[in-house]
Amino acid sequence: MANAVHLGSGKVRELYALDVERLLLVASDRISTFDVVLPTAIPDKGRVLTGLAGFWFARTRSICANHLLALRPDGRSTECRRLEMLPIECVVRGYLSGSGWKDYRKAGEVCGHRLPTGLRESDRLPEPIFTPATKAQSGHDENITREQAAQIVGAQRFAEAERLSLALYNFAAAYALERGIIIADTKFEFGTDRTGGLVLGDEALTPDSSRFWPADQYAPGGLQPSYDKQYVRDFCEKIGWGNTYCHHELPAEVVEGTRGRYVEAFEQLTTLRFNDYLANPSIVLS
Ligand code: Q0N
Repeated sequence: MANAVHLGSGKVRELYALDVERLLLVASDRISTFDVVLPTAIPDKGRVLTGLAGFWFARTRSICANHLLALRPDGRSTECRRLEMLPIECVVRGYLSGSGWKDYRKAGEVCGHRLPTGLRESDRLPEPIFTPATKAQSGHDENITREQAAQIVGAQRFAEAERLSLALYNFAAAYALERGIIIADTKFEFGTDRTGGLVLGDEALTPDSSRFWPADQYAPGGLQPSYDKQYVRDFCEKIGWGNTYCHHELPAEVVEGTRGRYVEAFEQLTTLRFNDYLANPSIVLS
């Protein structure tokens, strides 16, 4: 890291420049709920997410090129190709939740996709939909229509981003469902390389960039439990913060329970032992 120039911070990740062509994406153990970072870290969370993202990058290469170059031995750092990022978030929803559910209740549609009437919260959609959003510098991303997104990135780029996003989601959601995890929705960030080709960047198909639900507890008609963050949500609820700003240290059992869920998601999806990943992170790539 001695030669790396810090470029920026997200809520839970840091971005460094290694040289003109390469970046280092470092996932911390910080955890956020309702868009606020909690004061307590979840040990190894950054390693789980880095390993899972690497696993998906290796398995989706034939669908779409991605920025991954290598995983560092620390298990939480990804060396990646430097891209020109598109200024839109590429969201795919297979289920009706979060802002998708909100928009549907208000208008019967999400980002211009007219949906059947009578859908309930968390219902599976007739087919996955592409629901782009703007990248808000601070605060919440805003859903935009397909036409608005096409205006921002160009019709050609838009069509390509939509096609690739849907293909990536369809592949990953089917794979995860066979292993007991519903990927309700997910967010991709694409960039372009020097040749102008679209390349998948950021961290993809992790519980931080997606909604993971335990399939065995799926019960549409209300909110679903979160695969990874439910212990944290229950704790915040219990101490009276409900679903807002909760700036309270997490008790050890909540930390341990949450860590266990992340590790379980990793092991279920990769069919690898997390300890084997810690010993040699590149095992997720083959
Ligand atoms: C990039 N972001 C948004 C870390 C995550 N391969 C790339 N090339 C150029 N830029 C980016 C990537 C990637 N990935 C992605 N910002 C720049 C997410 N960041 C926010 C800060 O923390």
